[in-house]
Amino acid sequence: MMSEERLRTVLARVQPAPRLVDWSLFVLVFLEVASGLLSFTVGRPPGWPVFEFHRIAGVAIVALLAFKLYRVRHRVLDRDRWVPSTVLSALTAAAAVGALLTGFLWVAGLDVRIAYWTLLSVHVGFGLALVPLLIAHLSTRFRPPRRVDLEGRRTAIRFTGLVVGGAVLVRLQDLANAVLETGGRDRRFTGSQPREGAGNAAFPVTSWVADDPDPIDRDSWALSVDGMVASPIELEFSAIEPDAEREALLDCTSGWYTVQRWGGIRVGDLLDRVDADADATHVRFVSVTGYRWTLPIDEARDALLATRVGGERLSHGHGAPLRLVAPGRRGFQWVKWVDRVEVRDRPDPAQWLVTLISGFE
Ligand SMILES: Nc1nc2c(c(=O)[nH]1)N[C@H]1C(S)=C(S)[C@@H](COP(=O)(O)O)O[C@H]1N2
Ligand SMILES: [Mo]
Repeated sequence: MMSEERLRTVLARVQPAPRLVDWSLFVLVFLEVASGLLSFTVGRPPGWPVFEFHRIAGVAIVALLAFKLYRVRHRVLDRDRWVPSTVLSALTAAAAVGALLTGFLWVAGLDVRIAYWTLLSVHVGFGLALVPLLIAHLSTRFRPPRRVDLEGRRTAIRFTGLVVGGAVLVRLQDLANAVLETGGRDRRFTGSQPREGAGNAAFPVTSWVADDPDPIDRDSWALSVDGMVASPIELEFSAIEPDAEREALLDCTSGWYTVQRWGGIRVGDLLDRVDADADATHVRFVSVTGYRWTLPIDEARDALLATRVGGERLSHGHGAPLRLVAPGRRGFQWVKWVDRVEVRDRPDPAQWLVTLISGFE
C-alpha cells in the first residue's frame, strides 16, 4: 500500500486545484446530460461521436470525482462534521456513482433488467436525478470559479491528460470486450444490444413513457390520410393491402435493437393516392393515443406503415393494426397504433412534449 503521505504527493502533482475540480465536474455533468439526451436522437452511424464523447467524458468524471471524494472524505466519514447539506452532498455523490457504474457495466455487456427497467434505463434515471441534486448541492456550497486556479502550464497538461487518458481507457474497454468476449462487443454504436429472431415474440414491447392503449378492434378502426392533400381518404383495415416489405432495424433508447422484415404499405404510395400538395414538407403520424411524430416528407415517403412483422400479423403490443417503420430513426419515433397521417408544411416541435405525456390522464 502507498503511504498516505506518498499518495498526497502524487495527488498534488496530478489533481487540479479543488475549485477547478468542482467546476470541471459541474461542466462535465452538464455535457454528459446534454450528450446523453442528444444521443437519443441519433440512429445512424455517422452520429457515433456523440456516444464516444459521452464515454470519454464519463471516464474524466471518474477521475475528478475520485479526487473530490478523497478531498472531502473527512467531512462525510466524521459524524461530528455533518451538517444538513451533507445529506444532499451524499445523495448527489450517490447519483453520480450510480450513473457511472451503470454506464460502465452496460458498456461491459451486463444486459440485465432491474424490475421493469433495463440497466441502460437505470443509467438514464441516475443521470436525470443528478441534475436537480447537483443544482441544489451547488447552491448550498457555491464558490465562484477563480482565475488563479486556471493559470499555469500544469493545469493545461492535467486536463489534456484527462481527455487523452479517457480516450485510451475507452479504447481499452472495447479491447477488453473483444478479448474477453463479453456481451459488450455485440453492442451497436448506439450501445444497444441485439434481440435475435423474427416476429412479434423476438423483441420486447416497449412504451416510451406511459402509452398503453386497449387493444384496437380492426373492424371499427380506420386510417385517415388528410392535411395538405387534394383528396383525403379514410381507409378501413380491409382496404389496406400490404404490398411492400422491407428489412429495417428498430433501435430502442432503452438499449436493445432488432432487425425485422416489416410488411405493409409504403407511405409514398399513400401520399400519391391522396395527391399530396407540392408545397407540403412534412408528414405527421398520429397514434390513437395522441402520441405522434413528424418526418420530413422525403423521408416519410420512404417509410412504411406496417401491418406485419417477420411474416406474422403485428401483435397489439407492437402497434396493431398499423405502426410506423422509420428506418434510421430511434425506436420512440416509430409511432404505434397509427390512425392518422397528416400532410403538413412545417415540423412539429410540440411532439417532444406530447410523446412524454401521452398516456397520462
Ligand atoms: N403510440 C406509441 N408509439 C410508440 C411508443 C409509445 O409509447 N406509444 N413507444 C415507442 C418506443 S420507445 C419504441 S422503442 C417502439 C417500440 O416498439 P415495440 O413495442 O414494437 O418494440 O415503439 C415506439 N412507438
Ligand atoms: Mo424505445
